[in-house]
Amino acid sequence: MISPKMFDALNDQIKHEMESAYIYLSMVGYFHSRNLDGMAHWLRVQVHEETIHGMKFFDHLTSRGAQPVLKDLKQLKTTWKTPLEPWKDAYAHEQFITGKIHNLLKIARKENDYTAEPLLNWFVNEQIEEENNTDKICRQMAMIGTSKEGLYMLDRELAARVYPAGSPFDPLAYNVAP
Ligand code: OFO
Repeated sequence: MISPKMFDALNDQIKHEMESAYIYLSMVGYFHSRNLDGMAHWLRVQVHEETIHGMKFFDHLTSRGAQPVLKDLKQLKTTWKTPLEPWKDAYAHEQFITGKIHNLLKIARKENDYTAEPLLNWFVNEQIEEENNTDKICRQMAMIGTSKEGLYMLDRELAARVYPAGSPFDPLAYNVAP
């Protein structure tokens, strides 16, 4: 049985994860419009990953007999002044998500929700990678500065990111083992 406080916080997190997908999808459009298709590709893979994150919380609720309540997504930024800016926003957004995950764990502990803890611990670790990925790209972009060659090379490198296998909606592929 999920407490009302935990239920609400988990629904909020579904929204935050789906918002992450939506924010990165907006950046995909921006990078295609700037002919930086490798960066757009990297972010498409990220949209896929964020959808998996949202579905992990969604399936956590359904597997505990609760019906998820989907909330409104917020208005999005659709343009940036330089190719560096979306990456800075992405890093700041991942830091925001880390704060949300830590807060969820705090609530789970207060509510004695031991069932949610393995899932939340998975996300605590995942956020290390999520922050590091976007921070690293920010640092690489800062090193490149205004070099067009550097931007071209990094764009080519980011084009190599591989999609996780399977559908983000397949609970067997992505849920945390019980
Ligand atoms: Fe990017 O980690 Fe989920 O939101």
